[in-house]
Amino acid sequence: MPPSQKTERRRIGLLGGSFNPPHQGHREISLAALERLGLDAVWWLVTPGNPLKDPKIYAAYEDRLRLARVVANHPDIVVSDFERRRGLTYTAETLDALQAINPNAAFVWLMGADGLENFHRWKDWRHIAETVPIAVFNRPGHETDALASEAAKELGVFRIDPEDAMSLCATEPPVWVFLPDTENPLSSTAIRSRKISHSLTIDQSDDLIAPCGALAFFLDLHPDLGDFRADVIEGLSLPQKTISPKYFYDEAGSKLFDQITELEEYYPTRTEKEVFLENAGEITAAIGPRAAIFEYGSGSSEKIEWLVKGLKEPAAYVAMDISRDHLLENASSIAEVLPIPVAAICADFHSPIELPKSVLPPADHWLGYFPGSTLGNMTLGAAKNFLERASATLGENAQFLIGIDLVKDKAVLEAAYNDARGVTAAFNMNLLKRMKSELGAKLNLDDFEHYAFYNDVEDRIEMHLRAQCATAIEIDGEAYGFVPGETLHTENSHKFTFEKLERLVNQTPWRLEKSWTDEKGWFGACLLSNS
Ligand code: SAH
Ligand code: AVI
Repeated sequence: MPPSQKTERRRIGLLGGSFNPPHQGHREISLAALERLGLDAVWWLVTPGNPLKDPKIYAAYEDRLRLARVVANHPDIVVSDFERRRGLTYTAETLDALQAINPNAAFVWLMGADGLENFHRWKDWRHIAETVPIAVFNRPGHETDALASEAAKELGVFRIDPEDAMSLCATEPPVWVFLPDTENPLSSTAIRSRKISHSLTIDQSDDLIAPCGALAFFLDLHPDLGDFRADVIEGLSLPQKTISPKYFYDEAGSKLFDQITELEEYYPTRTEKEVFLENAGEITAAIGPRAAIFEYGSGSSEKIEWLVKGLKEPAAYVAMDISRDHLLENASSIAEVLPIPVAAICADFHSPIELPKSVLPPADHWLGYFPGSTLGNMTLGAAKNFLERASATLGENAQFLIGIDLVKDKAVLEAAYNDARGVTAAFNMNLLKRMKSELGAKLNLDDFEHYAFYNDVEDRIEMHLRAQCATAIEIDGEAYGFVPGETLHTENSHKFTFEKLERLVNQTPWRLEKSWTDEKGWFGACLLSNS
């Protein structure tokens, strides 16, 4: 037998496109292809420009390439600039060139159902279909048009059953398969249409990838796909109606929170600053040199400058938050100021997060940073899970600097959550506004009032939205009734003692190394270590 038939050919899936921007949909198609087609690898071919599209909508090629590598984040996905290096624009030419230099690879072309709709407009599309097998992955709303498209009709007789997908690579083209159960709601076009309102660094204001100019990378894990609608409906169906405080933070909520931090009554922000600045030398010495920092719930990234200024040779700063546009805007601004590489990840900190450490400069160790006492917004169980996940994310020999709001006089606590200007009330009521605008909920805002009090059995401030009369919130035709005085529980803000924090930490891989507080003992900074 000739050698090429003796050795099993490497099965390579090719996913071509502008990756403008790359997103989890590209990754999911690739993972599905690896599994369903039995591939050894998927290569992402980042095209310099699609002649069918307006070249003005493209972000810089280097940014798309770099971001694609971050989003791919998988050993079997290779991001390639082959088309740019070879000066190739059309897939038909790219395939010929790839086959010429890789005679022992079995290539398969991967595309979403939306790609199949327009496939007959691609240059030399019949040549493509005769050159490589094609796998088409369904996208919501595209199945009918894709299967009725000109190319699908003409190639109809060459279509194989999804059950035979494993044999696709080994089948002589033309051959193709349509995999109907691989839907993913994301597409680059949909992501591009989400506008970023303003930023110091954005020059293509309608393109999410543009801030990468200032950021080492921006990784969007799309935490918003965790369903606001489903969570609201589930929470309104409970005996004590409840909603996660993570839903406070849309663009308006994030801005209201920033205003809260400047209120006279809201002591935590300025007290935390005092704790840090009074003890800066000790805190930064305990952290040590060449740390890379990962901040959870970074918000406006206000506190990172204090830390970075004091640290010896800090390696990098990665900001992470659920509030996408707020994160992009603030991380991009801080990237202009800090003397180290800055990156951003949009994610939910209740989910596992893998840090793409390889795309940042090497660090001696990672430092998690979680200021503001946001840990107090979690139940003890959720806080324990969070600390365990953080240890996995940050890796061995990591440290974690956490800000905690301490138990104190009830009047001081209650005033901080019932400010005279009503900013906290507006922050709380913003949840109802979101339900109206994003879920089409029918409700009367005036029927509800902000209600915050200190629960001294649980050592926490509770925030609720309280019905002032008999009323209802109607979503998708279902009414969730409130009797007068009934509440929707929107947030807990647990207050700590150092002993309570240490008891919690001791149930996780972390140990409390050192802690600091202010003169009045109102706020604490705790340094944990997992080594
Ligand atoms: N760290 C800042 C901001 C605290 S406000 C400070 O100390 O002032 C809480 C921040 O956590 C907000 O920016 C909010 O968007 C973010 N956040 C809330 N829930 C989150 C979640 N589940 N995942 C990621 N970020 C979250
Ligand atoms: C973000 N978190 C720590 C704030 C807190 O104090 O619990 C959120 C907040 N809620 C009302 N005011 C501020």
